[in-house]
Amino acid sequence: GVVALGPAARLLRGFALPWADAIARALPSVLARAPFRHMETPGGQHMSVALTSCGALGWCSDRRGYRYAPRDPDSGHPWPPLPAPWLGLAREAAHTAGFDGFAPDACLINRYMPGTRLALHQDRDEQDFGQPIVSVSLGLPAAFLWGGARRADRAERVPLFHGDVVVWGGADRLRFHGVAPVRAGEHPFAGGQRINLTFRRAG
Ligand code: MD3
Ligand code: FE
Repeated sequence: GVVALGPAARLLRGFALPWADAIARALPSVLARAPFRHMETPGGQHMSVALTSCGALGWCSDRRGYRYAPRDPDSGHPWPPLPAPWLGLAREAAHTAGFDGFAPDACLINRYMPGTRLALHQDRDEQDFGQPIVSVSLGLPAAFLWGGARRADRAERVPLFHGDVVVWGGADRLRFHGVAPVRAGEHPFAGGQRINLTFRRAG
């Protein structure tokens, strides 16, 4: 089923399930080359979410700010390549939501342990806000917080489950969003964790 979360945001329930094995097979080699880390924010806090990237560009945060960079700052090496089946999933999901020709150059991988949350924020480090973002939820469920154009706007809670894909574009691309603290549990995909992939055209 396709659920409209906004004028240009589409929740595709279970869309990634046929790709779950292909995602699981490629994940260990990506994480071996670019391990999860808790990035430091410009304010000097460490993020509750652990993250890494693959693709031509990866998202980085440090005391100087947020940016996309072609190399992993921890290793000095380029980010691992985006696995081909992951790219196929992102393109098919974007197409299903009405965005043809999506060509992501970055995939952020977020890891949520029990209690991990992501505060309300906007994604504005990408060059072209006309390009959609495709997100894939894996493992433990979470309550996605779907806000408005302003931080103070009331956020709706949308449950996201293993295999759900959301495509965000157009008028919804700059809406505030976040993730409520993940509750402890067990899921065959990744044990006691939630993993989220977000595909972006960053450069
Ligand atoms: C709505 N990740 O990585 S994915 C992020 O579940 C991020 O890990 C969350 O927010 C997670 O930046 C939510 C859903 C998502 C991603 C990007 C968006 C929703 C979005 C950009 C614009 C609007
Ligand atoms: Fe975000």
